[in-house]
Amino acid sequence: MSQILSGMEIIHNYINGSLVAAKGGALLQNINPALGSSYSQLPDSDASDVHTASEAAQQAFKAWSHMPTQKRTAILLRIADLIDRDLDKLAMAECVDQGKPLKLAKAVDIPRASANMRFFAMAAEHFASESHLMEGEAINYTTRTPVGVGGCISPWNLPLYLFTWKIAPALATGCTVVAKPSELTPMTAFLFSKLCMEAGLPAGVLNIVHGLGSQVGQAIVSHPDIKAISFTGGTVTGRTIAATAAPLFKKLSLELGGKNPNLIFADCDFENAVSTSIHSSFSNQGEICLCGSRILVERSLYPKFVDEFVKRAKALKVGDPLDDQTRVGALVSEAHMKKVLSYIDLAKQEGGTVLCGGDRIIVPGRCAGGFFVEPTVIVGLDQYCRTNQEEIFGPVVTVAPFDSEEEAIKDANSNSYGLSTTLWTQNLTRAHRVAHQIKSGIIWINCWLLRDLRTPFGGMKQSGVGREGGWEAMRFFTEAKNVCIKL
Ligand code: TXE
Repeated sequence: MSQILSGMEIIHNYINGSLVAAKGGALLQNINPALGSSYSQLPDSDASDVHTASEAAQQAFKAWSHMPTQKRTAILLRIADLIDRDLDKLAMAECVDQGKPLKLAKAVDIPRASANMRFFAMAAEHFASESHLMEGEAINYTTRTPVGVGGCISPWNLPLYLFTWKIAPALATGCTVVAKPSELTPMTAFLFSKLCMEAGLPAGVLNIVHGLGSQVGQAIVSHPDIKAISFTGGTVTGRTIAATAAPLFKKLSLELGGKNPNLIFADCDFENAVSTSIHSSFSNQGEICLCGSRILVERSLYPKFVDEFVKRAKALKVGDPLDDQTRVGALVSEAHMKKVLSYIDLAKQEGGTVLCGGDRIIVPGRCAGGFFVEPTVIVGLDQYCRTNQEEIFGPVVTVAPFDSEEEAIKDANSNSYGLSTTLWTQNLTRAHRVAHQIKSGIIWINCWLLRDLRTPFGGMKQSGVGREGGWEAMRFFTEAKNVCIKL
């Protein structure tokens, strides 16, 4: 733990069961966003490192995919137990690397990482073949075998949480993996590689290659022996990945951005709607693809909601992620902070009024160089301006009124993204009626981010292709083969 804070730790790739430097020896600086300065280094790997990782994964595939399921499950469960054992250390690493409050990393990120490992380890034991009887004629059975080497590319907002969300189902189905965490947040994936070694994961089953998306990510996506790509990240990157992988006929799962509506009807449970909306707007500095960044409120409730929401947004403590009272930490990078601030400028140019926040915060003391932005609430914009169409991915929300259910649905659907929608009403009939007309992959009624890992997870439109979670993920990493026997 002290190594993480003092900056002694040099991150290594995890290839063929060993911790190794990039072949070219180059390093990238790893920035602590709460301080605005470098605190460790990571390998600046390239295509040759990916190639070595892919060869190791191919070699390990036969033994891993033929290993009895219970034995594979036992190894993955051991990894989950080690994550739990190291909760404090991993949470601290995530906080320092990403900028999120330590409290959040401890309560959400790391427990979810072990839950991912455990969930898919157990899923492997329940994953079964289907059979279809053609009465009096034939019987079909469908086998599902692992695709081979999977490529898993994850982002910086929920580093270990999303990293394990991808590799756990891949490993559970018997695939071997070449994975790349974000170059902005590599630390917990590095610590995870040490846990895999301790748990006895055979060499080559999981390979973690650190470095830039344009080098390592691109090499994974274009490598002919990596058969399936599971990616979470920005829509622009997703488009490049799809263009590279599609001509190679790879299986593709893309979980991309969101610009999620949060619909609040006048008959809602007001306290629950306001307090959860604060959470869904500003949790993790608004750097969650599921955050509700467009709040739409029925006009009769609009003034009361805006008053209360702004009052509570102003009260959120922004500051040192290590401080127990902090609710909003640092944004992940200087570039990202500048992007978020540029969207606040754009909102003003588009005629929006900033009711609270709007600026960078200089936190006194050790975090004076950190990348902090005030929780920001903007009103006075229509749904078709760029501020309401593009993903900002920071602590910035807009609030706008609507007059009817039809208008609420139209506004909610007015965007090219379709990841999630939250809706607040006590009218059960309306809740179902509206939910069925919204074009999002995920709808939460009177709650937010309540996740059952068995449910399909992913978006419509520009929010992605395919679904993760439960059997969807297990199917993604396997090939179906149907055998038809004439009776
Ligand atoms: O993500 P990138 P960026 C959104 C958010 C953010 C924007 C850009 O709006 O502001 O995306 O963020 C790897 N081939 N989300 O640029 O680039 C990269 O190294 C293969 C939404 O930081 O998408 C990292 O590991 N891989 C989001 C991963 O892709 C490539 C989470 C994600 O980085 C690559 C993050 C390439 N050509 C950002 N280029 C969500 N949906 O949760 C980059 N990568």
